[in-house]
Amino acid sequence: MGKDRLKIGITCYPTLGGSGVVATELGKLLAEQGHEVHFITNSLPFRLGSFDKNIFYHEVEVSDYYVFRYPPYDLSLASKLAQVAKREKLDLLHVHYAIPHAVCALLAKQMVGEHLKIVTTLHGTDITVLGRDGSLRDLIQFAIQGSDAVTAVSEDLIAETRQTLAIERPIELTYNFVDARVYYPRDVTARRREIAGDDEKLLLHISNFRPVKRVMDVIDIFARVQQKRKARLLLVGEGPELNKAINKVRELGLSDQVVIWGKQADVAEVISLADVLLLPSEKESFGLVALEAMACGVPTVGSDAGGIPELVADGETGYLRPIGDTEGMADAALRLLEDDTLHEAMREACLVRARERFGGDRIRREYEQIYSRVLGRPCPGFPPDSSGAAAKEEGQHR
Ligand code: GMT
Repeated sequence: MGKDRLKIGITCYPTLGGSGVVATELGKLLAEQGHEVHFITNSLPFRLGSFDKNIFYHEVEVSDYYVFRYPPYDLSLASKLAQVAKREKLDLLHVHYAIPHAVCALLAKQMVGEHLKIVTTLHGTDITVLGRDGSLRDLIQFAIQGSDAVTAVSEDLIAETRQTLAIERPIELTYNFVDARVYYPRDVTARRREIAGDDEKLLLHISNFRPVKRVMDVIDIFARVQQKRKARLLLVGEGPELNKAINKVRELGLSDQVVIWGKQADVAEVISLADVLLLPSEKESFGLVALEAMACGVPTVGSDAGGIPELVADGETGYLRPIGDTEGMADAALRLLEDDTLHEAMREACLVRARERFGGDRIRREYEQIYSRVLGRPCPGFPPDSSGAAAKEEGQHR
């Protein structure tokens, strides 16, 4: 391994949502660059697939000794992080989601030594929900202060972190990304005919159907749209609000127009079926699915919550309206669906914006630059003492 190739431990929630997806995809991109990447998680990250070159997986096993009322996962994770870091001579741990990962990483660092650096990426509810929870607030604050570098996935999340936890240390903006080799407009003509007629537009919602996604607003928007033009709604994913949504669809007499698919493996193919993505969330620090849609040329109509406006350029790659304004969102969706020229222009703008602002290589390099700086060691293309890197770092600190 070249001297500027790093040994990186990555911890994330392996089965849960966007933070796990981003952590896994980042690990894969880093491994492609020749870095040695060790995933240290409680199960195999679902996006990891087969083990590529330079990727290693270490499973955290939790003791269930009968004395314990709650199995001590956090302690087992800290212990495993320290063991792997020592044995594999890791340079740094990059942990995604503050609780408990950043806290465990700090404990591991105390066990291993100061040379082990900690990079913490904040994703959303670790701050916006747990940061407000009195039982965890001080611990999250401690973990953020103790990390060697802290990143967040939007300006909005940086601002929330400062406000909620009174944090003054630098927090770097590092947006989420998609791999353009996976997320691109797929040819899905045949599959689309199975769920929508040629004269019907297809609206899509993909989520974990938690209350924060406001799935009832999705149904409400669709109900308004289909009153004015022929359309279908595709619901993809599972979660606590799905049954409620199905009941509402039934009550409104829309069952024949709503297709429910549950979880899907090939998200890019599913997105490519759609004319518009609906994302009317109550809160979204970034909204990874809107980026996945953007990369497939599908505009988003949704709320202007949290970090969504940093991702979706209102009027260029979609339309954003205030949270709960289902009438405004339905009007915006109709405007887009009724005007093929406008839709085509937005589709093009989506593809350009996804590629230029949220490409995997760009964001991977931003993380490499951070690693390089905390380690005081060069990384490919980013010598830590170069004035360019220092200037960029300065510009990104908030
Ligand atoms: O924070 C959560 O509720 C879960 C987390 C996840 O793992 O999907 O979602 C957050 O992180 C994603 C990846 O950075 C962002 O795309 C989501 O917007 C964010 N969710 C919220 O802020 C509610």
